[in-house]
Amino acid sequence: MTSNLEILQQQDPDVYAALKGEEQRQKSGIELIPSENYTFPEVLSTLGSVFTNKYSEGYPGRRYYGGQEYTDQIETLARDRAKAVFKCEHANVQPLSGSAMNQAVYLGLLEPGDSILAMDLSHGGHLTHGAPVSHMGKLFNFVRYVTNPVDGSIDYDQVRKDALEHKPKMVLCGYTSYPRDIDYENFKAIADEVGAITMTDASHFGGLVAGEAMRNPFDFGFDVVTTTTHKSLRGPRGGMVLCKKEFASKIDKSVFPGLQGGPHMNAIAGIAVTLKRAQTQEFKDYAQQVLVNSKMLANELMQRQASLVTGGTDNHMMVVDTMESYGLDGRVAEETLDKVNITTNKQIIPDDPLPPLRPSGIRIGTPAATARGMVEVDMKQLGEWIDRCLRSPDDEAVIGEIKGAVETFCKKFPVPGI
Ligand code: DSN
Repeated sequence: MTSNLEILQQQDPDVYAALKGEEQRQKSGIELIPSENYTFPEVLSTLGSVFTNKYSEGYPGRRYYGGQEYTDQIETLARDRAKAVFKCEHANVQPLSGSAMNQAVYLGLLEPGDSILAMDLSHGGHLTHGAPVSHMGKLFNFVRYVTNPVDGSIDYDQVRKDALEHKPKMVLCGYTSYPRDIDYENFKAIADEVGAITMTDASHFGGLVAGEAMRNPFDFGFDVVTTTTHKSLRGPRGGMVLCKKEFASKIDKSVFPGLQGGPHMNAIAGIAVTLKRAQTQEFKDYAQQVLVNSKMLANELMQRQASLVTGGTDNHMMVVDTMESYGLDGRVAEETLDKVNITTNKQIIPDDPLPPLRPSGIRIGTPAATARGMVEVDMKQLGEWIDRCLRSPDDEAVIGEIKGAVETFCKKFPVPGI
């Protein structure tokens, strides 16, 4: 029988060639963008399955289209597994991705113009945490807290002062480029003082919470936790809103019909199988190893005199100030590492004097490398390659030698699902 891939090859050789090229790129390079990962083979199966054919507006048992016997089964499975994994009272698994997921929370629980206390973009927050260029930044009154200039950690005294002054309706923690853990007790106490809802955007570290390698905001009484499903959790692209029962109805109405129409049922099937994986000891070991690898890589870079924002990491990522360390802006550093098949992303650093497309640093993370089975000794090797490469960006002999070594190294680590 002709496989679906063979049909693609016959029908559309251009797209087929790009798909094969991307497979090869993923196999022969090392993925160090902290928000990327390799999903499980069974997730790839669900994404390319017949569930992509189905419209399912509504929720299990209350849909606007017929033929929902199997979609109801998988969405119920995904919701129940999410509640078990994250130890929460309610889960909505329909958000199409991270931005929609956060928008659904703000729009469902707040009124336009309400104040939200959230982290500034250049200090580690996400676009949807109120960056002025975002629609949410225009619709709500975001008050943006920053990090302490001395050690780069969140300045909780300032967060409290901001909360007392602005009386936000919501206090939001979570980040996209902050390499430290969060003091949930402190955030909760500050929010309680002003009567605010507590929300964590755990998109980056949701898999590490699921794998019990990092703390769970619900253990500290948080009201809402959002997470994307394709980063450290290793699932399909998607988002989830997890919350206390008292917010369940508002959240569900906000996701559908408030913000979205038909959910992507193929992705929801992928979320269900991911959350089954997340309950295994193997996944817990993976989550732990992500953190061990991150610390090892950070230490190796720092021993080689690289300057890391906050001087290290508590989580799966680190931010390297490449201007200070190597005299290279983040764009040149990213492009130089691309030449040796090591993929990172340019990154603004706190109060960056340079613009976002040519910022002062790069962001590096270990979830994808760990998914391929890399451990501490491999992180030391990666640290050496990154450091040598960034010290000799124009030395073609060094670049060629490291690229060859990376390609040979990658053959030892199969990519899951390919
Ligand atoms: N693109 C994601 C990240 O890299 O953190 C967030 O949107």
